[in-house]
Amino acid sequence: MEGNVKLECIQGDITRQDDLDAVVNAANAELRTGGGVAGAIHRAAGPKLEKACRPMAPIKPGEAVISPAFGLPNKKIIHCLGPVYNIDKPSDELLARCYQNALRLADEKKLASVGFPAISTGAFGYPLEEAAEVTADAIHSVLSDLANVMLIRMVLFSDSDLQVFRRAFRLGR
Ligand code: AR6
Repeated sequence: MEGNVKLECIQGDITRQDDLDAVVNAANAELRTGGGVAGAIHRAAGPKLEKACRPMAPIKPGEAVISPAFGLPNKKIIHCLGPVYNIDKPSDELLARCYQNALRLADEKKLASVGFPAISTGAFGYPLEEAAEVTADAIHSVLSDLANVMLIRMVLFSDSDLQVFRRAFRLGR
């Protein structure tokens, strides 16, 4: 617990977080399907998701937008465009902004629980340890602004990624 907000890091699949109000997509600028998280989310949500996202695209690195979740078990999907590491600069600020903007948006929409994948650490090449530190700092920096979000869950794909995030969030094993 940090104030009123519970922080968790788990190993899992971002499309299988049935108990969360919202999950975050590691999106592309066009908000289309793709590989990694975006592919999994669009497959699980179904083709209505691309259609609903079209009027909001393109988005810029650090931005977050929200859509219905369609076939996913959540109420909403928040789409964030992470920075391509060392191409979209300053990469650390842009990555931090993704988490901060997503959490502020969730809070504004009165969503109580939000799950994040490790944005930018796949196709966009952000080194995992650096990303984990930036992510932990970014999340901690907005906790005191949140009135409605009560649970923030980082969903890491592998056990080794989970260990890196648990260390960065100073969570014991
Ligand atoms: N659940 C949780 N984490 C996952 C899942 C999943 N189902 N699938 C992959 N990961 P990425 P990015 C992890 O590439 O780096 C797309 O093609 C993965 O191991 O999805 O922000 C888009 O269309 C990695 O640690 O996102 C964009 O063009 C992390 O999620 C681009 O890739 C993020 O990997 C976005 O790249």
